[in-house]
Amino acid sequence: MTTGTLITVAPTGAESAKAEVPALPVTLDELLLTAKECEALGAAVIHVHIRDDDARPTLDQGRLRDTVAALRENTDLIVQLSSGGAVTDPESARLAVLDAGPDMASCTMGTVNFGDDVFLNRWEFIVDLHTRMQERGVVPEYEIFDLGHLTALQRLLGKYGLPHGGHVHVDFVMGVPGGMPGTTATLVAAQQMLRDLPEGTTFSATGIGRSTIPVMLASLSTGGHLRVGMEDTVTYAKGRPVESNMQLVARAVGFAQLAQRPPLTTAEARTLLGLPAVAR
Ligand code: KMH
Ligand code: ZN
Repeated sequence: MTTGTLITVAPTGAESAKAEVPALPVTLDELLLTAKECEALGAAVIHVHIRDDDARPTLDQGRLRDTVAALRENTDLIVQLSSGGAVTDPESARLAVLDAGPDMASCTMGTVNFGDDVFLNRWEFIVDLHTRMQERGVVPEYEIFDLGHLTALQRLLGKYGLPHGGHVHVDFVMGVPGGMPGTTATLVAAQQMLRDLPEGTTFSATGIGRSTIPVMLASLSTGGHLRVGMEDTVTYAKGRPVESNMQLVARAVGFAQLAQRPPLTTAEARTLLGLPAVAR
């Protein structure tokens, strides 16, 4: 029986430009401030993409390590690094993200059209990511952009075994142009497909752009958890740009409380996700 709500904040992403979205946190200081404030509001996990000095997406190893260390020093948040990066990032750099020693990393379960681009996730690459995470004690969050990605996850777990910690957690990323739509009907279909995955599998959901609110409400009402943040939406309401990630987290916390499923603490989230009680 699901009680509390796991709230993940995805504050930056790799797609929006700082010049067009000035509120986007792109420096380490901006990220840390965002992280601390979102944690105080009720976020338990931070899904991290970083930027270089010119605010362009990067997977620079030194920066990733510094970011993990600084988040650990300044917050109790569960640090989940993106292994998705930007659509232009090579597989080698995406695999090397694990060297930065995060608590968690994302693992996208298949290739998907991504607007005008392609977000490439070959089977062999997915297997590499999954098995390296098992070896290094990094807990994956399986990113599901389309329903077939759940079938790929079933195959992955069947062939290569459970992730580190033994718990399976997926995130439905809905409403990407080229992926599954961000509708209640699709979320219910995705949730039903979890029956083919190990018992106790949990899910979060996020809706890109205007599907943010419908997906949030559908996830809460079907026992799911929430991911919000400026990676996924930069519009708060029609004609109203998002002012900060805190604004999105505060809204998610409000909805979760209305649903009588208050935010999980970071300690509760660690238990749910199969992470050790404290960061390594
Ligand atoms: N930026 C997208 C191409 C992830 O973080 O793992 C991939 C993405 C998924 O955001
Ligand atoms: Zn991401």
